[in-house]
Amino acid sequence: MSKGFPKDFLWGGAVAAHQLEGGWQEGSKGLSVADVMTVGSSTSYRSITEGIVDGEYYPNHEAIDFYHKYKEDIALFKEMGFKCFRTSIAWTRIFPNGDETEPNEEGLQFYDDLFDECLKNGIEPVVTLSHFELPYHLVTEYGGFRNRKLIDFFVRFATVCFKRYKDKVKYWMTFNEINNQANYNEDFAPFTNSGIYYKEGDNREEIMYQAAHNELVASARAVKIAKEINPDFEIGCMIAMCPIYPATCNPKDILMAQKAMELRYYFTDVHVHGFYPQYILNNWERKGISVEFTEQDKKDLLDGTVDYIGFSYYMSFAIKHNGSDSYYDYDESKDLVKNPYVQASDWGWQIDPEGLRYSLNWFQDMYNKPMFIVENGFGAYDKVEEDGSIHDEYRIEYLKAHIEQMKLAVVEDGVDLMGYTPWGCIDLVSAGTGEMEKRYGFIYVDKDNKGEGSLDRAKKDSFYWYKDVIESNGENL
Ligand code: P53
Repeated sequence: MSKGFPKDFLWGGAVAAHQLEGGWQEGSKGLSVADVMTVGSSTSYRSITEGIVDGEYYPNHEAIDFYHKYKEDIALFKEMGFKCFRTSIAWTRIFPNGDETEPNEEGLQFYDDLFDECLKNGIEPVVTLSHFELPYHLVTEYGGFRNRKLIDFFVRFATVCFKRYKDKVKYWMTFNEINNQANYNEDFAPFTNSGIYYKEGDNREEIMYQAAHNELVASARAVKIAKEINPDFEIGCMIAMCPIYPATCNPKDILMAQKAMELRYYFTDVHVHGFYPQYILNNWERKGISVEFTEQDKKDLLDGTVDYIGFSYYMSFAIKHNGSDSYYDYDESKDLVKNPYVQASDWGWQIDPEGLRYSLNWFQDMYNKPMFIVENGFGAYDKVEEDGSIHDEYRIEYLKAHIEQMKLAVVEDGVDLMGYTPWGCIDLVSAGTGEMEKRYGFIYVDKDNKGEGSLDRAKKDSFYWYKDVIESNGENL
C-alpha cells in the first residue's frame, strides 16, 4: 500500500486556449465557436450570435492576452512548481476555417514556442485537441459535428499536431468533456461540444447521438494514427464527471440514477472499450433513432481505444424518478434535484469532495484504466485588498478537501491516478458564462466582466498554498 502520491505524480494546472489566449485575429487565426459567444451571468448561459455582431462584447477575443504574456505566466507556474500544464491547441490557429488542406504555419509556430517555453521551465505540456473551439466556418458551412465530413477535418488537424509536436508533447486528450452534450435540451453544450445550433422541429436526441458518434470515431482514428507517429504517446478521453446520486433509496430513484449515469457516461465506454454498450443500441432501436454507423466505424472504434481517462470534477448531481414510464428519458435540464447534504457555490455548483473519491472509484470499477483529474476547482468572486493581497481561503478550503479525498482514493482504495491539474490556474474567461469574475486562479488577473482592467497578474494566498502542496507531494495541505 502506498503512503501518499506516487513520486512522479503530475501536479499542475489546466486551461483552454480560447479562455485565455486572446489574440483572436492574430497569426491568421480563424473565427471559432467561442468567438461568437457573449457574456452571461451566474443564472444564465451566454448567448450565441450569428457571426460577430457590432456592439456586442465577446470576452474571448482578448481573454487574458496569454498569447502575448505566456512567458511571464509560465514563469509563475514554474514558481509554483508545476510538473505539467494542460492547455489546448486552438484548432483555428492551425486550420483557420477547419477545411483547408494545408495548416497555417504561424499557428504551428506559436505552439512550438509555447511548448518550448514550458519544457525549458521543466513543465510537461498536456494537450487537448478540441476544447470548445471548433472553427466557426465548420458550423455555418457543414452544420458542425452532425456532419460526418468533420471526422476527416478533425483527423487531419490531429495528425498535423501529433507530427509537429511528437517530441514535445507526450500526453494528449481528444475531445474535452465530450459528454456535456448529453444535456441536449439546452443550447449551450451542443454548440460548444459540436458546433450544433438546433432548429425548431429538430430531433435533438438523434442529432446529439450522431454528432457524438462522429466525434467518438474521429477520436479513435486519431488515437490510432497517433500511435503510429509516436508509440510513447499517452492519449486520453476527457469526461465531465458529475456523478448522479439517487435522491432517496426508493428503488425507482436508484434505477433512475443508474440509467441517468448510463446516458451521461456511455461515451466513456465507447472510448475505453471500443464499442457501444447494449443499452444505448436498445435505446436507439426503441426510439427509432437512426445513427449513420458504418462497418469501418466499428473497426475504427476498436482500433483506437484510449490509454487513460481524463476527467473534470467540480460537483455532483442528484436525481429523483421523474414519473416517466421509461427510465431512458433522462432530461438533465429538468430532472436534477438539490442535494440537501451539500453546499453550493455562488453559481449553484454543489460542493462535494467525497464525490471525487466516489468518482475515482466508480471509474476504476467500471473501466480499470489509469486516470488523470484534468480539471477541478472553485469558481468564486475574489476581493483585492488595499495592499494588493487576495485572501482566497474559500478556494484553499475547496481544493484541500478535494485533494484529501483524492489521496484517500489513491492510498486506501488503490485507484490508479496519474495527476491533478486544477482548472483555471490563472484567472480566465468562464466557459459557461463568459464572465471574468467567476475566478478559479491561483493567479489573479485584473480584468472584469465588461473587459476593463490592466490585465496585471497578482499572486493570491492560494498561490503560496499550492506551491507547498506540490513541494510536499500532497503531504502539506
Ligand atoms: P465554467 C459545465 C459543467 C462542468 C464543467 O466551467 C464545465 C461546464 C461548462 O461550463 O466546463 C468545464 O467556466 C470546461 C472548462 C470550463 C470549466 O469546466 O463554466 O472544460 O472549459 O471553464 C469551468 O465555470
